[in-house]
Amino acid sequence: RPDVTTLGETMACLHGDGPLRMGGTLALSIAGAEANVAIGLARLGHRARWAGVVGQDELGALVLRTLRAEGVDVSTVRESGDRPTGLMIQESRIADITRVHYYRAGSAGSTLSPADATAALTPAPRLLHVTGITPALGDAPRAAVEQAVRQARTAGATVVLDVNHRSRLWDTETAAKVLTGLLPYVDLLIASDDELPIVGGRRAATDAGIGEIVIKRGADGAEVWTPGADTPITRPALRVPVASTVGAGDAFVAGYLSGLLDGLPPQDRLDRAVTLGAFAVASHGDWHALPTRAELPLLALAEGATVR
Ligand code: KDG
Repeated sequence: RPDVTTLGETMACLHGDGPLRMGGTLALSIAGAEANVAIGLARLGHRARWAGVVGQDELGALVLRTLRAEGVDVSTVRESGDRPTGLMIQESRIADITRVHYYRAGSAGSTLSPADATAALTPAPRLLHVTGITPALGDAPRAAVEQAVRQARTAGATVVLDVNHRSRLWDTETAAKVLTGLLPYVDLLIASDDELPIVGGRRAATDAGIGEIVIKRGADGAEVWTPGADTPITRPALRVPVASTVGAGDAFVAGYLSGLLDGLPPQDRLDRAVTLGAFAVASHGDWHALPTRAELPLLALAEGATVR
């Protein structure tokens, strides 16, 4: 059975190295928060499944080929004959400022249904990971996420929700209503500082019975609240040169979940989380530079070191 199952939309992703309106060259890859997490976990040797819907087109084939190459289980992915695979363009506007442009309305991925969720959760994984992006894609994906968290909870899996608010996809009020409704099924809540109020803050999460709350603070590190603790366990971020912060949050989550699956204590989970976050920040691409297990100590090397 999978260690982790995650479901959502994986898109084709074009990445340019300058302002888009100037034209130029774009590199083609794939992106999507849930796929980023699945790849991060697979590289560390965990059994990860990504579930979703892709178009029966070349970009859908790219998504599946890439995930398979990364060792991610895509055996329950559905291919849609009449909808295209979604597309996202990441524009490096200046320095490390990236702008994201979506071409995903009406995509295959946005037809994710409760039946897809049920297939994805058979057999039940140890851990289910969902993000606030998927329910923002439409009524069917919202129902799919609701089905997934309920089914995982019933099966005894640990349910992880990363708020991952995307204001381009839905307004904060709708996000608050939908995501708050998921809280009673969640065991581990992950949010950035500014996302936490969307689900009513730490108080609402605790009241909903959530034992573990991880707060991401980007360059300022992260903290985790565990049951009964009066103070959080904190961890500063690793200082690395910033290439692109896109994907850093997903990498952080992959690191945290990896630590959880390995049975590490919260402090060590945070260590692995900030390590993966730093790998993502110090490289271009959402997931491309994420480490294998053997590479985890790389960042401890002196700056500019050559590994021979
Ligand atoms: O998290 C980094 C991006 O890959 C992510 O934002 C893409 O899933 C994505 C989305 O919908 O924005």
